[in-house]
Amino acid sequence: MKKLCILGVLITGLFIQTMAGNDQEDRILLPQNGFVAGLNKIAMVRAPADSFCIITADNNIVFRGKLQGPAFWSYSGDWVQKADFSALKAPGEYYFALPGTKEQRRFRIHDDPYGDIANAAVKAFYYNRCSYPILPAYGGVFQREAGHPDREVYVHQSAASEKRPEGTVLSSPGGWYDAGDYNKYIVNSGITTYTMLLALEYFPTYWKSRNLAIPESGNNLPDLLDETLFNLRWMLTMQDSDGGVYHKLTTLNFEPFVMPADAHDKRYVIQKNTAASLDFAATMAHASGILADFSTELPGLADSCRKAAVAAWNWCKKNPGILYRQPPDISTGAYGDGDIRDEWFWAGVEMTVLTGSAFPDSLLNKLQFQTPSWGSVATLGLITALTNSGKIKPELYTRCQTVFYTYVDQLINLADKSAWPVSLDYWAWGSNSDIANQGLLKMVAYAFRNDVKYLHSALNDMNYLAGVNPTGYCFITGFGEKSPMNIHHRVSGSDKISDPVPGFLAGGPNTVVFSDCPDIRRSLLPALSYVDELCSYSTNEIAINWNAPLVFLAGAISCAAGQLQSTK
Ligand code: 9MR
Ligand code: 9MR
Repeated sequence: MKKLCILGVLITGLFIQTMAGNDQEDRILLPQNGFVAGLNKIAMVRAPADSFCIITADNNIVFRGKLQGPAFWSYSGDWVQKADFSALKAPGEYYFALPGTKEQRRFRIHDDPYGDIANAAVKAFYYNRCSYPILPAYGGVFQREAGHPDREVYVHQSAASEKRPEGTVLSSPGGWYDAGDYNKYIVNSGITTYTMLLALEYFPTYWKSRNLAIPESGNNLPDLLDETLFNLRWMLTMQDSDGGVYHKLTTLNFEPFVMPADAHDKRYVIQKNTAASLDFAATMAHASGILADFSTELPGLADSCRKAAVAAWNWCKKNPGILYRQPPDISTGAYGDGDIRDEWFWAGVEMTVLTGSAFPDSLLNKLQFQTPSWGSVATLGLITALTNSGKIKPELYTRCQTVFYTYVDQLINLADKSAWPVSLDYWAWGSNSDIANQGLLKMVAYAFRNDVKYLHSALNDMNYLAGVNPTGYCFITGFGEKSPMNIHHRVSGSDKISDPVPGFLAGGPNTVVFSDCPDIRRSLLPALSYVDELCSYSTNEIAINWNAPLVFLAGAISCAAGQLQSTK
């Protein structure tokens, strides 16, 4: 038993009353892979105390502090207090203790707690490769046979054209499985692939030095790029000869929970449309710019991407408003979007940067710029604009800056005022990815402005995902003391290994759907409404578009931690 730090306990009547209604088991919430030594450290406390202390493994009290709060978070219905001990910087094993109680929790301060998570988050994409065996040398116990060769994919009625009538056989192997299911969706692949490329673009030296132990490791490219190319090359196969892009490659219905090699349903490409084609154009245009730096290792690829982008863009100009309509015989993910102005903006900016075509300035005034998600991509256009000052007229560039920083500063204000130190004020399917994407935006702002308020807030987002949240889960599989074991992931659910495939971010709490696990009770409070159950696709699935911002954010924090070390 560790030493208790006796500082006296002040308990307000209000606090006792509310605590009685709080059935959360975790009363001290810490990032479960450790705090970053050189950066801010905020733990959250849900226990009646007014101070805290930090004790070393050999029983020395090295820090005493006052708790800030309590403050109420309506999203989780709990009263919480903040414990800020940023001043404690020495790496090591510690105990976080509350005086006058027996509450304490072990934790670490570490130079780089997020480096392993960053690597694992990319490796998760490797584990989700379609048409590809996971070999023991790279996958260890998670080895598996290849599934879904996708060399015989049928043109669905909704995708039929004169040159490719219904039933035409196409080849479209590779790419990542979207999520817990085995289908591949262009809209979602677009933002994901872009975000992976963005991580490389913002932290090139960092990612060049990471060894992910994938089959391509050891070639002359960063492993992150190798992994991303696996999907980019698949995306290229989804373009029709007229430039339009299929929405998805899918079975008619979701396949059961069996391993990829045991799933044999027929696969189809479905309806070309403007949203998919714009996302494709934007991603290919961006990729072309990045791949230009690798023309020796990847001869011709940047040019292929450029041509694909231009062809898709031209198709969109001829077909400006074709929305995706899920055909009646298809029941897999829809990724349908009724408003594609943000897709027009994103693709418009990318095409400006690639070809010098007109900047989509009228949309800059009209659109709402939000945290990026598969259906809301306008802010991706802003990020690309920020990175390409030379290619955008100064007046427009300044406006992009204003819109971007206004939004990110709003996020910072929200986090400053919030009981839990994050910016989230809406709870969607995949809420954890919204936290990760907010962290991404803050790190983009930090890269340009060098103001540590962005870095500190992004780290709080990262720490939320790693355990400093109302559920007490570290939401990344394979990390932390309390971590998802039963993700809605067909491979993890059928590989007979008790651990889930590591490195995946669980979708996280929300109240969008309650029918997925009819027999399981779930909180009505959105920030608590999460269950680690296989049936819970609405809270416990994994998805490539959720892992990509985790790659960006964990890598960004790990990179920042490394820079702190080298200047120490
Ligand atoms: O497994 C599917 C998951 O990947 C999707 O995100 C989710 C929502 O579209 O649907 C899941 O499939 C379920 C289906 O919708 C209803 N029957 C049970 C399926 C889960 O096993
Ligand atoms: O992330 C998607 C979410 O925004 C939607 O509300 C939900 C229902 O349509 O679908 C989610 O995406 C799923 C996709 O449709 C199928 N593969 C699994 C994705 C993650 O659950």
